[in-house]
Amino acid sequence: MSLLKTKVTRRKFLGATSGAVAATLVASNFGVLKSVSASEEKSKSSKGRKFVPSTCAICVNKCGFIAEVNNGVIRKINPNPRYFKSRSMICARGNAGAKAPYDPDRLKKPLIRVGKRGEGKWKEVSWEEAYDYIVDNVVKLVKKYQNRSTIAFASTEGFQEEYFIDLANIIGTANTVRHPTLCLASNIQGYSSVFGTFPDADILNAEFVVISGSNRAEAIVTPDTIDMAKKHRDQTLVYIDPRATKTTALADKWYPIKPGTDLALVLAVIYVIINENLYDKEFVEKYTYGFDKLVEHVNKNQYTPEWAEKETEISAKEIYWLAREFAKHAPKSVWYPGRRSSFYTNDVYYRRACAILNAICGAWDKPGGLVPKSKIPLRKYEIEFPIFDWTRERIDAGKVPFLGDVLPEHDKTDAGLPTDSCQYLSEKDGSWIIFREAILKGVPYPVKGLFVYKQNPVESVPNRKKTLQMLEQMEFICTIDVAMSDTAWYSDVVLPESTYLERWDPVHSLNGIVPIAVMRQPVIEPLFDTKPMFEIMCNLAHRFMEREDFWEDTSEEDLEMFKETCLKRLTKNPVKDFAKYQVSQYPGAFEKLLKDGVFYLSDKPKYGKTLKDGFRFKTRTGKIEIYNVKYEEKGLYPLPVYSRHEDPKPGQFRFVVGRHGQFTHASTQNNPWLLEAYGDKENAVWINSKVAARMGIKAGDKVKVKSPVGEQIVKALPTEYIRPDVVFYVHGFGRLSKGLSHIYRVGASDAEIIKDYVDPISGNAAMHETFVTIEKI
Ligand SMILES: Nc1nc2c(c(=O)[nH]1)N[C@H]1C(S)=C(S)[C@@H](COP(=O)(O)OP(=O)(O)OC[C@H]3O[C@@H](n4cnc5c(=O)[nH]c(N)nc54)[C@H](O)[C@@H]3O)O[C@H]1N2
Ligand SMILES: Nc1nc2c(c(=O)[nH]1)N[C@H]1C(S)=C(S)[C@@H](COP(=O)(O)OP(=O)(O)OC[C@H]3O[C@@H](n4cnc5c(=O)[nH]c(N)nc54)[C@H](O)[C@@H]3O)O[C@H]1N2
Ligand code: SF4
Ligand SMILES: [Mo]
Repeated sequence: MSLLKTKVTRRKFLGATSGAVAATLVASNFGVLKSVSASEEKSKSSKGRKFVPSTCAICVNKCGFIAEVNNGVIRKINPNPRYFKSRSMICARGNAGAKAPYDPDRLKKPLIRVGKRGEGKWKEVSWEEAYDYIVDNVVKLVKKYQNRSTIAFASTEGFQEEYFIDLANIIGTANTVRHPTLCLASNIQGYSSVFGTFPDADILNAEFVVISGSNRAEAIVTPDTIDMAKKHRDQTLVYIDPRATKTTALADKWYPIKPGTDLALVLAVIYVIINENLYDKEFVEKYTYGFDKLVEHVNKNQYTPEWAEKETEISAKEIYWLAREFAKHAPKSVWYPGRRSSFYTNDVYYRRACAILNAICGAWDKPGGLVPKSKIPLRKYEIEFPIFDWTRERIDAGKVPFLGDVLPEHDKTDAGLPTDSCQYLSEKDGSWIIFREAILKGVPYPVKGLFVYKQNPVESVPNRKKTLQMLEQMEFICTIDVAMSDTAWYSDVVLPESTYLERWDPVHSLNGIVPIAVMRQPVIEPLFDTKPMFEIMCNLAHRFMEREDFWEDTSEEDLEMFKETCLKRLTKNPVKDFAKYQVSQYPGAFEKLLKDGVFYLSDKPKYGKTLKDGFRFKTRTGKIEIYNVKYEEKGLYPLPVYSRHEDPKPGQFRFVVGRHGQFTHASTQNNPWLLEAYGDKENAVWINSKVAARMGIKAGDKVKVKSPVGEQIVKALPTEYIRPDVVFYVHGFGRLSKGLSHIYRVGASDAEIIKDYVDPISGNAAMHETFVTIEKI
């Protein structure tokens, strides 16, 4: 579902604004919000044993589960056998989610800060007091700066995120910043620039799979992780990673590539496939644009395996093998798109090259190749938010005078990257790095208020000090979370959301090769004084309506429309009713969701929609763009051009990040079951054993990891499973919030040492560009 629920279709009624108008509206609208899911559910009996299907929210996969509840207490979370997206399985984190509602560290009541920011002195308040505090502060700031965009909204995907974005629209700010630019924005951009869309990989049916820059065994993405783990006899898995991860254990071959050189490898594979005539001529002819230019490009630059061997440290012989096997198995071969691509400043070019490789082999929209995602269409409410005079354009849009400050030296020239703006900034996602930089520099205007929902930028945005500085300069911060995250810790007001096991969440289509629809129903009654985001948004919406002085810069017509659509249609309907409405075009779907926890139109994949005559890809030419026309217009390289990254200097290491099977980002480390399963109470830095021996570093020694932006003390983990020029440690430790009792100041934070570089094409953070030194202490 689109986050910005509506495109504003009406022109603003200029000059029709007045306080009196607002007052009339308010009078007819006060009705205290009908209490939603919580009280409705409370009336249900909690006696006896029951099994409730719902959807996991511990990570992005949203697996189906069945919770076993005994006398109102969750006993266990089991996989849902009907949920084929995760092949009827559930991971350790999903299982340990049963602990979330009972976590002594969870937020239990709204809190208002009474001490200094970050001092940890809080006053427990009622929801009414919290709402008053929020509304007063927002109104004050908007008026002080005569700018609604002075209030920013930061969030991560989740089934109630759209209500948070509704709140942003009600307040009238343009500044929303979301998680994709910490995660997969360059991946989406790279693939879309070729196919007009970001596809899935049909791992189940593929014969030849190359995974490079993703760790599917530990970074769980369903169904890919399970299909990869259970790979059939006829499937070859090649894994490319500077570390040997658990995916290495499942692979037929592992290449410990020199980091930052993947593009050279793919270009050489393309070179071989072209020059040995192994590509799919018919497919290229019929569906693609610019193949001749690609041929010229790889030949002119001599992207040969021998050249790539020097760049990647993978032998030319292996590269020839890789190319020939890839082409031989096509269309049942995939160069796996992965997910997180917040690696390097030129990541988009690498992702483009991967897409192009699949395209020239015809491994597109057929079994075993890349396949465009399908979805289950759902009904939605159209909400007309008011248009305000005091809304200003996003702070990260257009030309930014400081882009050079977030680009590495070597990328400022000649790398085919924009140097004055972020080219493909998505309006609803923003660009976290540029967004924060603009706030710190105060250009083009001050941003002094911040709402944060289900995100923890203190740990998830590189360069923690800068994020803390950004928070420091805010005059008002409200965080809505289930735990006292580090960001909540530095906030002024903290609102406790009910956990995913205690609330209704609307229906979402999980788009994919076989799309399904899922929702959430409460497994238990909400514990403590918590509320879902929906209710928080509704209550604040009504509170804002009561403030006549908040609507001076909009028109009567706009407010009237808003009253009808948002205040009546949306906020008077509990989420459960909305969910029913969303699937009302499919008879029996809602009942299925309640009973089975999942709804789908078919359990069979459909291939070939984009290969039918007359289909237009969403690109400028309507074809698969090997050569991208828009890029050319924008002064970007229309074909992927390799540029060499700087090497670490003697004594330096490249720092890379990655996931751990037991942890979701910086979220689940404080779950005692998962911490125990991790096997240690803190993280440790992986360092190549030979290098460690040379430096006199033994397992368990404390070392200082130092980068240009910060330093951390952490235990050493010498291992042969990592290249000598790279170091790594697990994300999510070394935390600043005392509200996370198991991990407060335990181990090391990677956000503290990663430098904040940006990929200026997509706006994605570039997290693998940082060099560190290691010193035994
Ligand atoms: N358990 C668990 N599963 C998750 C998540 C989670 O937090 N926990 N999060 C979900 C989310 S939001 C995401 S985005 C995905 C992320 O899943 P993935 O996209 O698989 O990302 P990472 O785990 O970050 O894996 C990146 C891998 O790339 C390697 N690498 C580093 N530099 C290079 C390089 O230059 N070249 C190559 N070839 N490899 C390199 C790293 O060593 C690391 O193993 O996982 C999802 N699944
Ligand atoms: N250094 C470093 N930075 C990274 C990464 C990395 O590997 N290393 N990975 C990057 C990637 S791929 C991603 S996707 C991002 C993710 O980064 P974030 O989006 O910030 O995700 P988390 O760190 O999981 O923080 C999620 C927050 O949501 C809260 N939460 C959980 N459930 C709920 C709920 O139901 N309601 C509410 N209101 N809050 C809830 C948690 O308590 C936590 O505070 O981080 C990126 N940043
Ligand atoms: S992969 Fe694990 S944590 Fe993620 S949604 Fe599925 S069960 Fe939950
Ligand atoms: Mo991510």
